[in-house]
Amino acid sequence: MSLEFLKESVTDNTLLSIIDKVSNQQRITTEDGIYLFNNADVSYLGVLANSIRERKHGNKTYFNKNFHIEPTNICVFDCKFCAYSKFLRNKDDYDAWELSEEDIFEAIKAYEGKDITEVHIVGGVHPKMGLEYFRNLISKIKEIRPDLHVKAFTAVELDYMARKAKVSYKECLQVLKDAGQGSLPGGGAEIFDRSIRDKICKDKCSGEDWLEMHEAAHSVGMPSNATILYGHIEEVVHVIDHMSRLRELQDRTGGFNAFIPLKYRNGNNQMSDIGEVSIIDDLKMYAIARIFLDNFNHIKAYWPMIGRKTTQLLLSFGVNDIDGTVDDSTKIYTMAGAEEQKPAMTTEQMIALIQDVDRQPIERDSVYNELHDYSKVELV
Ligand code: V47
Ligand code: SF4
Repeated sequence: MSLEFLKESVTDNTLLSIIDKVSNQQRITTEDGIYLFNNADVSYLGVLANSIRERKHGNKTYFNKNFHIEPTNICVFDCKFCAYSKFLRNKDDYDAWELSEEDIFEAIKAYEGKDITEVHIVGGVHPKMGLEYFRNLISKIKEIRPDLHVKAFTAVELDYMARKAKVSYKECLQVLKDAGQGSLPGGGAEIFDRSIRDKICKDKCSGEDWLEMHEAAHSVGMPSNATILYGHIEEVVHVIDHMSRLRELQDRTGGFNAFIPLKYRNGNNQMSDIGEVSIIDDLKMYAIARIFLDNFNHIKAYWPMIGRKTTQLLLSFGVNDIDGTVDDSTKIYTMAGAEEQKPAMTTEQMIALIQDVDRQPIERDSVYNELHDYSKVELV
């Protein structure tokens, strides 16, 4: 449906003014964002978000060939939503793990000869691991596989490393960049608002610290992603506040690649009594993110978390990137109740998932250079 057609069926003046802003490629205000959450029908949001998605990317849908390494599930912090909280697990538990350097190098070597372009390294914040350890680790990974893009460490892990090493964020990031780290993932953002953050993850770095870390990363030439953890105790104002702060930082640095809404899953954590939000709320979250974050090029659905079918649907609600083939040994989501219990897709499955909903599968690298247009590949 076109925006003109949508306008004909809308009588609400505020909604009409928002449709006009989207048509004219103008930024919507925080009040508009709140209004959309509270008043707009999900089908209208889909049309608005899809118009932006198609204006920016047409049918193109990006994915990359990547794998994950999670060095440990032991963590010094107590995030109430996380299965790795120090209150739920300690290092002597039967299911606690801590990969050695050798384990990690073996995991990298296992992909020798395969056309994987990225390794994504995040994990619990282990008390033993510091900046020097990770500097060494990254430079050895690059020795083994110089062509691999290393996307590593949430702002929370980095904040811990920097404080322990008594260096500034910028110095910490420069050390890792010099060792070969290419970018930062978006984790650890959760909800920036202090009142909500205090209730769900009081003891880790603040929202302001998270933003400062990403600003520092952008200033040393490392791009990053941003996330939001939605669908728990936050309210609409907190979601809009979160995205406003990201939008403002992106205006200043332009260093964010993608925004990734992460749906709160309620398995194995201290907030398990909170139910999960409906698929309608998921569609609204992604669509409003696409509409609100006019200066973010990419809205990504992390398919192992949200599931394959919802990912396909989201390709009509603003999403233009579905992360990677993943080959995921990460347990943080599976423990929390993610849709995918053993997330890995072959390239063919990735292509089929995208083509089945009439989109164009494009393999990208970690900074969104297009590597391969698979739209003409016939699947057998
Ligand atoms: O910050 C923990 C989340 C995040 C739960 O940048 C949970 O490409 C939902 O950073 N329910 C880390 N989420 C994940 C992350 C990420 C993931 C995919 C792609 C990228 C990227 C980054 O995992 C944490 C936290 O928000 N998480 N527990 C839970 N129960
Ligand atoms: Fe630790 Fe990250 Fe889990 Fe918080 S979300 S407990 S910092 S692994």
